[in-house]
Amino acid sequence: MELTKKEFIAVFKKRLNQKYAIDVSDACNSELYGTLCSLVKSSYSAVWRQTWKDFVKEHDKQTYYFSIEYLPGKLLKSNLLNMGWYDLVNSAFEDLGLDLNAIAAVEPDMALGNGGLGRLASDFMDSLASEGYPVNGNGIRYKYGLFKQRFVNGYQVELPDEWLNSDGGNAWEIRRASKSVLVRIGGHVRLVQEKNYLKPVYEDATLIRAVPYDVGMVGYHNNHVNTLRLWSAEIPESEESKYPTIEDRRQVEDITAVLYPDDSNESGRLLRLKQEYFFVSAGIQSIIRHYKKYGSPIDQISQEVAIHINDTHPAMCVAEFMRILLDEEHLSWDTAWNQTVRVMSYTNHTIMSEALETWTVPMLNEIQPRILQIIAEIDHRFVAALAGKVDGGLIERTRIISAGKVHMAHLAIIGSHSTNGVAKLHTDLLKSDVLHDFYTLYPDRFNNKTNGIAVRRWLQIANPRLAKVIDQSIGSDWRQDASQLLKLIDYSTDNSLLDQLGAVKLANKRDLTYLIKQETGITVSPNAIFDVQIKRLHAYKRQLLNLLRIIKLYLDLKQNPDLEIIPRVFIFGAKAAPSYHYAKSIIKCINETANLINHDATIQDKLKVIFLENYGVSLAEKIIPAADVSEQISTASKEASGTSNMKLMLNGALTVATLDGANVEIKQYVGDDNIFIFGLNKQEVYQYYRDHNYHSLDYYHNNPIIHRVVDTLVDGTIPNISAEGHEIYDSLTYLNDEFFVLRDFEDYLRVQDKVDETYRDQHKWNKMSLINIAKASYFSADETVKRYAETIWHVKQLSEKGDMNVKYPL
Ligand code: 4GP
Repeated sequence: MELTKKEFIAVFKKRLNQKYAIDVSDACNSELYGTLCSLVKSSYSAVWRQTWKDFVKEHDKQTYYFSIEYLPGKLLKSNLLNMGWYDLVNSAFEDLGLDLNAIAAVEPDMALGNGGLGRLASDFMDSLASEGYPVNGNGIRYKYGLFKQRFVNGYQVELPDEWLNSDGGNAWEIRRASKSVLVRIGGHVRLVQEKNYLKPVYEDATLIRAVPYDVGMVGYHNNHVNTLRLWSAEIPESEESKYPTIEDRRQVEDITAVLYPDDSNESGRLLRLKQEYFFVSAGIQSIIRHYKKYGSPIDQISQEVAIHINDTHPAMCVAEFMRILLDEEHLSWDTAWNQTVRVMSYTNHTIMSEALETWTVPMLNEIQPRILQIIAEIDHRFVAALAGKVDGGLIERTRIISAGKVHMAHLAIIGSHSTNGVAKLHTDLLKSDVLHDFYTLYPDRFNNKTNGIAVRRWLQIANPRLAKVIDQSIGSDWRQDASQLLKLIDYSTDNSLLDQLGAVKLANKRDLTYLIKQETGITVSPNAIFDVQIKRLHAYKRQLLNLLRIIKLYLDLKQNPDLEIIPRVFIFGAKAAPSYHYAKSIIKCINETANLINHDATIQDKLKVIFLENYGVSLAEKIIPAADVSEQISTASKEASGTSNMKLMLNGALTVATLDGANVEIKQYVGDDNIFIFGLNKQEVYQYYRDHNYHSLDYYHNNPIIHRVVDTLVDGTIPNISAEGHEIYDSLTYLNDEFFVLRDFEDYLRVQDKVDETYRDQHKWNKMSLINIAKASYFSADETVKRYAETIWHVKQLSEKGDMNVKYPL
């Protein structure tokens, strides 16, 4: 049944009145937002319930995607779009004199993640529902999302993100107290021999109540709504008396209070470990409880359940699953192990060794002694099975517990049937280097799944102008099937379309100039090249390389004020982990350089540097459509994949890139002429590692441009960076420039000159842009998740495309 605009308006007004006792003319945006969400949610709830019932009825295999991070951003527009309501609501609101954009802006970003890994999990949730796969997310309902970033005197300051207390709250979640489970933490355990199994007897353990909050993941134009289940820690009623003070209670509530704002360095370790066990145990208990309810035999659970371990944080899934099969279901070790390995699969997201988690044996013992026992037994059996068959060194390097440390990636690989990397280059590196030992043991377990992005959010929602122009040329089938974007290639000589692309970009840049003015007070010209680097702040991502080039341009202009350059606006968005000192120093240096340049009257509009605060999903949606240049300049071999590279090309930006992560595949798809490649490649980086013959001081001493630019960090040219400038200066010189910034600098300048030259020919630029938009379709997450579903999880597509059978709450 189609809802007409008139009906929608009537329903909306009625709901507003019921919910807030107010008329449209008197309502504020937050009341309007609350009303619309409640309407949307109640309209998909029947489909949500039905999706769940269908899974169960057919005993179809389901996947549970365990991730300690999700970054959904805002859900209102994406739910409207997926339900087929977007245009209707937009136009109804226009009639009512309301602004959908302003109302949608009330929703707080759900920022339950740090960066790439969390956003990927959310893009996957959208695609999995849209492709009709029975895949549910499992994570943590953090009370505080990723910190809010503010700049004070150029320094990053972190403020708590109280998203649940904000006006919008979380309008999408449903608390399901009846589905709570108890998670046991700490204490001691001893095993008592029973007739056919060893019974664990626990002493002094703490029981935590895990309460699930479910959020519907609405599929695009189908009848499919999956569930993202986020767990919150509470005190069980039976235990209330054990927590007499607020301080005591807080110990429990803290388990799900904060997201660790740290994707590189370790911190708050014990609490982090507790979080990991908490959401793993809650999730696995609820999966097994649900599975058993419908009568299938426990020793065949792998036929109906797949569990995905997204990075190492949920690696304890392996041990927790074993624990329940052994201790509660009394399966034999071999049967339990066989099922566990078939159920589990694992994705690695980084080669940075500090992110491959390890825990000490005493820490794991403190959090969950039974889990430690099981891991020790897995380790013992692993060693025993290989002893005498392979080289002893190989066993030592791959076993789970060694030198008092528990290696979580080892647990994930040994305890699962699939390990994948997230771009071809990354998977090759895992096989040849980082996880090479495991690859020799289990060559068949390794596979690649290059990342993808939700084209709906990153084009249809973020860039409606471009979406419209695409519709006008190739029709709108691409909205359903991103591969149709390839048809754009046929239009690469269509001047009128190319001009329209240019016009769309200019309009989007105008929008961004308003935002920049609003946020920073700085006026930038939309006619400049908008050069964008948006991602976590990390040394290997090399925001510093970008900064050094900016300084070089500044020095050139100071020396020769009449220098003809194409004006550029450099736009940064990045948060640094609060404990990552070096990254924060880079932020400070960028901010001070920006301050210097933006207020230098002699530079005028030729150069502007904008660092927007509080980068996140919603800000990305505003920056990406306005980008001309996409900076993907990590040291080759360090970036597992990247996904902003895909989002930016999809929006027509041209990529300046090293041959790293998915950039390699982008280059293959668009061809050498439609991307700007520079710098060392992976082999060259590794050669330096082997030969130990990189001496950054040589570059500093022998190259006068580098010398001059690097000196500005310490010679007062850039004010107020005395300590930070020295820290960075030292890293580039005496500490031998770990990420080859100086080595790649000249080539970076060369390729950027090529960018300028190309930009002078707008026709050529727009054509390259069109090819990038078309080829970005290879990175649609809809296709990526299909590959996971078909080759790792073996789950079927359950829902066909078709309009959603919405039950309108008339
Ligand atoms: C990120 C990787 O750094 C990035 O290259 C990749 O695109 C993304 O995962 C998704 O696979 N890693 C993390 C992390 O976010 O916390 O390790």
